[in-house]
Amino acid sequence: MDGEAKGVGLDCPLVVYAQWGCKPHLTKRLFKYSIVQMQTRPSHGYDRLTVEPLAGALGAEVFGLDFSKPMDAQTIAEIKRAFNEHLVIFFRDQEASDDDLARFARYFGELAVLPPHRQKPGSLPALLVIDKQPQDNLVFGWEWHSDTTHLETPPLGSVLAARLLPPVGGDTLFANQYLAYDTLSEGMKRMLGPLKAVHSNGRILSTLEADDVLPPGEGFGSKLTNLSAVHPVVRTHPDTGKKALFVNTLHTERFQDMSIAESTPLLRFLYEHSTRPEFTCRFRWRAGSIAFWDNRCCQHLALDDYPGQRRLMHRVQVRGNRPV
Ligand SMILES: O=C(O)CCC(=O)C(=O)O
Repeated sequence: MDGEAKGVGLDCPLVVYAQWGCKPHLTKRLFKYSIVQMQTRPSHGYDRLTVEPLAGALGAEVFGLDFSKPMDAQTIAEIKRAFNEHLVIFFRDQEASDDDLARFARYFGELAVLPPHRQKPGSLPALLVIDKQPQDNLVFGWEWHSDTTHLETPPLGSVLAARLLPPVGGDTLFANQYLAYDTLSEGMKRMLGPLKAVHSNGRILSTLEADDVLPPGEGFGSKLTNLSAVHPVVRTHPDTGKKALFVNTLHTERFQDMSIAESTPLLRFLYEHSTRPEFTCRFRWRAGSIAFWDNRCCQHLALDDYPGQRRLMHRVQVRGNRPV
């Protein structure tokens, strides 16, 4: 076989794909793709945890933890490793109070405190209560996004716990933004490299206002209206050193120094590309489930498929740095 003749090992995906009869250009593309997979998706070598990948692109269920107890240094180091390798990690059957969620988040950095009007009296200043009521038309996080990229320093990550779930529906989808970047052509990567984009909360506010569900204190005219920040279109993850695409439909308005009309066609392509099904995983919540995602290298979307039902989630976030 060609691959073997050139000294490529038998377990090399190039050989496997050639066996499937892929055309040469496709084989090359798949080969590159699988290299990314192999570098980022190991599940062995953990002592304290059991890590079970959930999908080819990202996401792993992590077993062996109890959120209701403090965790030791080795366990935290292993969670950080799983987080870096799988981008979003999931935990099952936890009895975690809000304080337990906050203690967990603090292993990764300082808590991101919410603006005063978002805080719930009597609870942690960092706790966001996401309460979709049966009569609500809109679910929080209804489109693909990274969290609050209209801020100068968007959160590093979010810890989300299920408190009350509809009988079926309300899953959350995640998409790997390293893969989104890596699978672009070299020409596109060169073009995007120096670009920056303007992110704002304008679209969220106008959608919420149109649906009449704007939280008190966020109306147009408040000082929270049209917060905006400029970020690189391709950011480098501070821990892994890898590049990730960093634009999203909810917040990105346009490229810096370009009009919306000029920016929209390319942004549309990037939104579609960055959420291709093969870059995603889907998490089905159960009572006691918790997700922890890396906002620097994945996007997510809350599925709006449970009309007339309530769903209650509690979230805390870890503060992030300015994207570079
Ligand atoms: O409720 C969910 O599943 C996700 C919510 C969301 O989009 C967020 O916390 O940013």
